[in-house]
Amino acid sequence: SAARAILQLLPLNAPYAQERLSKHFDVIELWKEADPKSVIAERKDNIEVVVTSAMTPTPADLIDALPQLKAICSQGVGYDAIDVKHAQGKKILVSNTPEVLNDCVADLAFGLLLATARKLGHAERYVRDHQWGTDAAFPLGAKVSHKRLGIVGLGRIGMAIAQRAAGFDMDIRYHNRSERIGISYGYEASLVDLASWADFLIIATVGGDSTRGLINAEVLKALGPNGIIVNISRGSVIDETAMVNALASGELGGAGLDVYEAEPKVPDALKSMDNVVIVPHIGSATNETRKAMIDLVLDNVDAYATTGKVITPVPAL
Ligand code: 8YV
Repeated sequence: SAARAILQLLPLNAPYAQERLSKHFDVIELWKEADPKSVIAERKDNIEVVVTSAMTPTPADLIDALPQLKAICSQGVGYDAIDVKHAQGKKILVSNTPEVLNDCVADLAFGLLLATARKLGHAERYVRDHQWGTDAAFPLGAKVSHKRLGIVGLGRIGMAIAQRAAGFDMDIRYHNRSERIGISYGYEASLVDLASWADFLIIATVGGDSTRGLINAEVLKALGPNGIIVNISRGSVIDETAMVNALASGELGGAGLDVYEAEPKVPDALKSMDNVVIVPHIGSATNETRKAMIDLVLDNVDAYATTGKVITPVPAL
């Protein structure tokens, strides 16, 4: 058909999503297609919009295969899985879903910090394994309140984490590429200095090439044998091999992790460490937040259809 079309790479789990997408477009549900490549080739001259997610690769070769593409609307705040530079170079709009997930991602960051410091995963296993009341006393954890928290990446989510930390009477400092004006938290230009100062380090920065391997062996060593690292951003920000080695040797105290270098692969070594809490990329995974994210994707698609603009464009790279 000659109608305008959306290439939808993944399902949006809301009962009204397909109806809303179909309002202005033919919707190609690519995940249902046995031969996606030939569907794209057949429909390429109609496809104006790609609907994707933070976890769904949207590479340059897909963008180049769609000569009429005008907008990429993604579910998720992170856009490292999309070749944004390439899209923007071709004047294609890219939208993400900022703000609506700040609370839930910050809540999970704090959950991971508490779970790791207070050994909640280990404690749960101890009770479930009928060890309570046996000779082996459960080991002591680390106090969280009144401790020093370093935040790497004080953006929207980092600020929501800092708010929660204030409720725990924590001393807060942060590292960004540059100091933020009008922010009362102390700035550390050096990540190693921030890590040596901090008891706990929470990673809330963007993913992608600009932060790849930012948390290296030196930073982890500076955080130290009693230090805990929490990552709710992207696995690529931490040198995972260096982290596993630091945890195994005792140079690093513990880790609370939502994200990994090669999801859904989690290094096996982590699974046998009791000082590590590992969860499967669930930062935004609540009914309320996922609905808000889907609604924002649908609003961006509507806005593109009716005004030629998107509501929440990603920054120009
Ligand atoms: C994913 C995320 O979007 O927002 C992000 O950047 O990583 C997550 O919230 C989520 O897995 C849904 O795609």
